[in-house]
This record gives sequence, structure tokens and C-alpha cells, in this order.
Amino acid sequence: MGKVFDYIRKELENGALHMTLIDPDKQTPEEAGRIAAESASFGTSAIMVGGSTGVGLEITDRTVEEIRAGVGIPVISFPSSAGGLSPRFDAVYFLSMLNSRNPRHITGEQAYGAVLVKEFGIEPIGMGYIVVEPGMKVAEVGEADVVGRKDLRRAAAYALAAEYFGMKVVYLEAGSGAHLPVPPDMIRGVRRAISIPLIVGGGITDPESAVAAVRSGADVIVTGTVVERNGGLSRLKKIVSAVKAAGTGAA
Ligand code: 1GP
Repeated sequence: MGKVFDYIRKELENGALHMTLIDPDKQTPEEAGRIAAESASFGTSAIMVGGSTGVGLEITDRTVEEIRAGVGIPVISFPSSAGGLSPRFDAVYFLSMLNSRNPRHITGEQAYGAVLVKEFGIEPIGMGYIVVEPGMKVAEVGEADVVGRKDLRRAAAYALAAEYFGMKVVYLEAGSGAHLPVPPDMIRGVRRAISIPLIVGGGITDPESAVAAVRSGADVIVTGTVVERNGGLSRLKKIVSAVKAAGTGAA
């Protein structure tokens, strides 16, 4: 088992975690470094780097360098294609968009990516990635057949398929900037279906919805967009504290 996944599992023994997502296209590398350092000081457990639109390798590399200079926590690639990989990452969420209509996003990019992951020597963490309504940009780019907000069975079925494939984690994604996060009852249904860690993100912008997700069974809460708003960092601080205080276990 890889070092980063081991670290995640260990951290999870103490309750739910928060991870901070940074899109290299949305700020300068220096600013990204500052956001990462602040996030780490609040108690975020890892920095994820990625964006839905093709992020350039140079900007990704510079962003990861700046982040690494300021934090001791893992820096994990969250790629939208094989092009998002870089040897500077500690690990990569090696994800398959299970509900894409296009095999390119299920296994195609992954075949290119696998070769790079090996060459770069970064740790792959196999992930079943499920895009839930509204799905936003990632649904569009990934040609997702989005899971409807009420379609709890379909979400749980994809998640169980991920576990049976041997994937290490499941990610329920409402899409970056979604006006509504993944519904708590969907999180609850997926939690009941699987025994691997459940990551939830997209549209979580306040401590209340983060806590609702944790109480419904999310192991890891991911936020990205929230720091882009006015007062975003203080909001992020509240979210991270709330996630850590909420602990684990479905309500
Ligand atoms: C996107 O789930 C993440 O992949 C985070 O979404 O930007 O809405 O926090 P937000």
C-alpha cells in the first residue's frame, strides 16, 4: 500500500477529514502556495491540485512547487486528463469517471496516464468518480450521464461497482461551484453500500453542509471554490474545524 493512502487511512481513524482543492488556472502559483499554507494551518489533510479544463503542465508544476514549499501534507493530483500529471506530486487520484458516456473518461485517458504515473514514480490511488447533478463543468467535459439528485440507487450501485473493481476510494462529485452539494440522503445510501472511504465534494461552501455530509457518512470533504470568495479563508477555517469536530459515522 502506498504512503499517501496509508496516511489517509491513518488520519481517518481519528474522524472525518477535509482536503483543499486548488485549480492552478485560478490564481498565481504564489497565491496557490499561500492558500495551501493557510489551509494546512487550519487542519486540512491534503492539497488536491486539478481543474476541469486542460491545465498546462508548466503552470501545474509551478503551482505544485509553491504549494510544496509551504506545507508538509501530501499534494495529490486530481487530474481531468493524463495531461494534468507531473512528477512533483506525491500521489494521484487515479480516477475513472464511472458514469461518463465516453470510454475516454473511463479507461482511455487512464491508459495514457498509467504509463506516466509509473514513469514519474507517483503513487496511484484508484478512485471511482461519480458525477451527480448538477455536475457543472466536469460533467460537460467528462460527458457524464449525471446521476439525478433523487437517484440514490444508481449512485449506490456505481459506488459498489467501484469497490468491487478494487478501487480504493469513491468520490461523489456535484461539480465545482454547484449551487447545491450532493444530497445527504444520497451520501447515506452510498455509505451503506460500500466499505471503502467516501469522498464528497462540489458546492460545499459553509460549515452546515459540510457537517451534514459528514453526519451522513462522508469520510472526506473537499472544498475548492469557497476560498475564491471574499472572506473565503475564514470561511474555510470554519468548514475545516466543523468537519473535524463532526467526527465520523452516519447520523
Ligand atoms: C470539485 O468537488 C470539488 O471537483 C470542489 O468543488 O469548488 O464547489 O468546492 P467546489
